[in-house]
Amino acid sequence: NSMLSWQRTAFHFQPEKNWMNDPNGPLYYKGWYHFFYQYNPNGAVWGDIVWGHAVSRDLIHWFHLPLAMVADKWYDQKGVWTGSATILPNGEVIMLYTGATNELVQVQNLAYPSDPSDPLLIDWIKYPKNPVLFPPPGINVHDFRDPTTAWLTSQGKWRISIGSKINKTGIALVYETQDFRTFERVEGVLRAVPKVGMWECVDFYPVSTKLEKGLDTSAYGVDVKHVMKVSLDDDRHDYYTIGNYEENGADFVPDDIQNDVGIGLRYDYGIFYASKTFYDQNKERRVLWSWIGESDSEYADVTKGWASVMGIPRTVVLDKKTGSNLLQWPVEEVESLRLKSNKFENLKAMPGSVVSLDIETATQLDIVAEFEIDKEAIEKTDQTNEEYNCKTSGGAAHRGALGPFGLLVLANDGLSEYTPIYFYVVKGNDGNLKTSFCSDQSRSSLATDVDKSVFGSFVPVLENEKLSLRILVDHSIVESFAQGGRTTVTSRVYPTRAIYGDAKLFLFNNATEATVTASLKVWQMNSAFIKPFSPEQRS
Ligand code: DQQ
Repeated sequence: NSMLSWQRTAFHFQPEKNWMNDPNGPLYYKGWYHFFYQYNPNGAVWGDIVWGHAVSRDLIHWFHLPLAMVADKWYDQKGVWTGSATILPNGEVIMLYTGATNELVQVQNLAYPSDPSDPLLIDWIKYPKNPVLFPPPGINVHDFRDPTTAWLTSQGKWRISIGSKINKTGIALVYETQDFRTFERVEGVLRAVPKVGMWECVDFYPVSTKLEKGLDTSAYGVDVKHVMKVSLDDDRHDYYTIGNYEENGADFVPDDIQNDVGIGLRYDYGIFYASKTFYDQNKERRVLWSWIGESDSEYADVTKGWASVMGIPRTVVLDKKTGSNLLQWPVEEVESLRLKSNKFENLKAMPGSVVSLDIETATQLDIVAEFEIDKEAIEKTDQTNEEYNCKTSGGAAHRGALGPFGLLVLANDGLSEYTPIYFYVVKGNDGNLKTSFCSDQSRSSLATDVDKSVFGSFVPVLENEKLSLRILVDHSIVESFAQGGRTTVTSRVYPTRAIYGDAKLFLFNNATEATVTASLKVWQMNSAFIKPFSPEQRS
């Protein structure tokens, strides 16, 4: 079926077939980026989970390798679940992961490369005395999973965190170890937040308040803040909080209690879950991987024989301008796929207009755009107590004085299918402008069995900043970044008409008052090599 095969992505990581979920144990080792992932070798739905494995020189082109770990022990018989890598100062690689035992008890296990001199790390040994950790007293045996990368204390011990819950309170437990074989529980928790439910895939890492580069996971001290991320099993979104980590007591304290762990900021306001960062010592950056699931039907997934893609890895840094959010940006290597480009300068979009952008095909794109609302319209517009909400305000069809405006991606000529990625600006009662950044799936497809919600959230816009966005379009995925990555929205889109040569790009302005001036650069994107490894590629 050409509609379904069109949905396969060209430069996002995917296995050749079947189901994929969480990213696992990412690391850089002897010249290769390693990527592991939750994988069902037997079908396009979740189940029979083992670890898939791939390697890359640049995080974009990938070689698939044999499965790294399969469910062959009593302690991971029901699933080789999510885990993280730690690289010790002597270069040794430690992998900790959750096993679902033959009785579905969640335990933590240790694995390591059988041949550390192999840059491809093909063979893995499971520690003979696994499991190294059982659920502690007071914790349900089904609520103890996803060990983090370890970080060092000033005493030279390693700490890890493991997500859990008690009743409806999400908690992150902390353990200490010297050898990754025996662990001791650190009293208390890294953080606990009532009402949010189980914390999956906890991630905990430092960010610099001064430097643009990323920090090794053990960095601690002056000019360092910490980020804690949890994946909320209850609502399937990834939330992060910026705060301070107190080594004594292993305590994480949010800067802003309103944005506590699991209730405040999200990495991404679309489809984006079970993410995990790693420190890339090669380029001194912190890189974020995330699982982007499907939002079509399970029936469609089974028919096409695969489900899920990985987001393009993103660098993560603290936003030094606001101090209160992260900046996420596609790794620079994705730009190596840029082919020919079209530039559009100072296009004027009048209120209520749609402007076709002549760029040939529009299925694999990297778009950079800037928008300016005419000053007069801003001045003339009355203050309002309207609260625009991407999710509930009627999407891009809802017209206000100063928005919505933006781009229609994966659109066909008759506009029977299109996905608006847009800004919506409101002049509040205090006279200040408040900006939302949204992705509207409601008219993205004529198919009826796909999700049609509108995603998005507010985006901080500082004085004298233009509105700016970046969009990566790759067949059935649209990743959007506003204001340099302050707010991001990832969508899965399943058009039936706006495919192959019929996929187009438009500029639109659905505001009633404001004229918008837009400048864009649009690159056609090459496909990445994502294929089985062949021995001649070793060098
Ligand atoms: N996926 C894994 C678990 C994790 C969940 C199982 C998050 O370890 O909690 O496939 O998506």
